Amino acid sequence: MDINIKDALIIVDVQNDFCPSGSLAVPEGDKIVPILNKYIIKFSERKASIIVTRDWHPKNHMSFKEYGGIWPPHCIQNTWGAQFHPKLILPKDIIIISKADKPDFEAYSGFQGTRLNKILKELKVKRIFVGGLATDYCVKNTVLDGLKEGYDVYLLMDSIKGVDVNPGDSEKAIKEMEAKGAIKVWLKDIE
Ligand code: VGL
Ligand code: ZN
Repeated sequence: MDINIKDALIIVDVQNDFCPSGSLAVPEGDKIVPILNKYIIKFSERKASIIVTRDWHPKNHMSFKEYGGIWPPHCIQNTWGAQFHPKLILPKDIIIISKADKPDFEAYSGFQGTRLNKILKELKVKRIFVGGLATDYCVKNTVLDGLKEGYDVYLLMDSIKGVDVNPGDSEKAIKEMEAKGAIKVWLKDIE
C-alpha cells in the first residue's frame, strides 16, 4: 500500500499503565512498541498524519472501582502511568488526543468527546490505520467509530494487544471490526 498525505496513523493508548508493570496491564502490551515505531517512521516519511490518543483520567474517574466502575485506577492525568511508553518514538509534530478527562464521562473511543473527527476532516484524511491498546476496548471502539464516520479503516494486526477479561474477547473484537468493514493489515503490506 502506498501511504500518502491524506492517511492517518492512529496509535491508541500506548501508555505505561496498559503495559506490563502498569496498573491495568495488557499482557505483552509493550511488545507492539518496536513495530509501532516502524509504522511511525513509514508514515512520517510519507507526510501522513500521526495521531496518538491517551486515556487521561482525573483521579476520581467513574471507570474506577472506587467510583462505581470496573477498572483499577489507571492513566491518571500527569502521572507516570498516563505517560506514553518510554520506548515509543514520537516525532515532534504528532497530534495528541486526550480522552475521558472528566470525572463523569467515559470514552473507549478516541472519537468520543474529542476533536478527533474535526481534525481528520480538516486534514482531509480518508484512510485511518489504527493500532495500540487494548484490542477489545479502546482499539475496537475507535475502529468502529471511524467506520461509522465514513473512513476507510485499517487494523494494524501486528500492533494491537488485548486485555481479554474473558478469554477470546480480542478475537471476538477483531471479528466484529472486520464484519463492520475494517481491513486487516500488517507492516509488510505498507512497505
Ligand atoms: C482502556 C480500559 C479502561 C483502553 C481504557 O485503552 O483500552 N481499557 N480504559
Ligand atoms: Zn480508562
